[in-house]
Amino acid sequence: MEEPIELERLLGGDERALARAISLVEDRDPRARGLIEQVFPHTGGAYRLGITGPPGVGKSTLVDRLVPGLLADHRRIGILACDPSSPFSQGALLGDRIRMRSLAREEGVFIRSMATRGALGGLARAAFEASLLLEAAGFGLIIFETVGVGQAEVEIVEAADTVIVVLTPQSGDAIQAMKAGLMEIADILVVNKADLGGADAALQNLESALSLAPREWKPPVIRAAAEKGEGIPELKRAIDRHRLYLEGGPLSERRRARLRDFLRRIIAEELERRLWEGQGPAALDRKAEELLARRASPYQMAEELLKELRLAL
Ligand SMILES: Nc1nc2c(ncn2[C@@H]2O[C@H](COP(=O)(O)OP(=O)(O)OP(=O)(O)O)[C@@H](O)[C@H]2O)c(=O)[nH]1
Ligand SMILES: [Mg+2]
Repeated sequence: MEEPIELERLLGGDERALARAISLVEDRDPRARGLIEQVFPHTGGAYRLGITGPPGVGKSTLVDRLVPGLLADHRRIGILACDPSSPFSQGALLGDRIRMRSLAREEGVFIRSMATRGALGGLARAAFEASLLLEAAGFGLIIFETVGVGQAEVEIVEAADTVIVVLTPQSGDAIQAMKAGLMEIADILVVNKADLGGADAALQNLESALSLAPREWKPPVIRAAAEKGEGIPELKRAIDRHRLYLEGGPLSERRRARLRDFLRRIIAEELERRLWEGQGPAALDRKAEELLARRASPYQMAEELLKELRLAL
């Protein structure tokens, strides 16, 4: 018999209670909903950092070097390493743990890997819910790390107040990041692995790419060699500056937009779930089969399915 989640222990910051609670949201356990409802009034104060970029650019290494300095401002820091798309996530997650080894021993740091179970895009909701749990448990800073390859990852870091996009001087990285829509969401850019050469040209290219689409906040481009600890103080200063900028106004709008997305996601997932509830996984295929044989029309079929929905939560 599994131990029940004790709200009091969670709110008191107990890490075991926290780990169990995060598993519930990750597993889509029916108990997760009640838990989120209970912790929600205790949330709203934490700052969220998102860190993304192509595979292997050094995101975890940067986090590992950055966090000790951030502990001066935040007594407890939670790190959520999210892996929405990799079928090899076990290996990757193991790698993350090893690379953040120095952090794992640090007092006040909680590291958790999260992977997709079930619906595509579901990880964005689970990661945000996990961040609410961390927040309620007294974590003042939450960091989402995710490999930036597509929309699912973009959705995860969109839950952050400050989004850091990490690249390397390898030209393919910038192209990949642009394709994944990362440039638009970057508040800070990092060119990591500067020790491998080519960083100056990469920095220049990024600066000129950014000047093509001027914004109120101009994302700074930071040169770093995370493994050697180079660029880490500069990155911390850039984070502080972005936070000050947000606190001058845009922060509340960002947070409102995030809760709007969260609500929309709950409704969309709930509608989808109820639509197919009790019908088995093949139901949608059977409907498609009817359409294929032209026995029904798509809008008419959708209309009939929607009529069957019971719309109360
Ligand atoms: N040369 C060099 N290598 C680095 C630097 N930073 C990280 N690395 C190495 O790059 C590899 C990947 O580093 P990670 O920090 O795991 O990169 P990541 O972006 O978190 O990787 P994924 O989470 O798997 O996408 C490791 O072998 C690091 O040791 C750096 O500044 N210079
Ligand atoms: Mg990593």
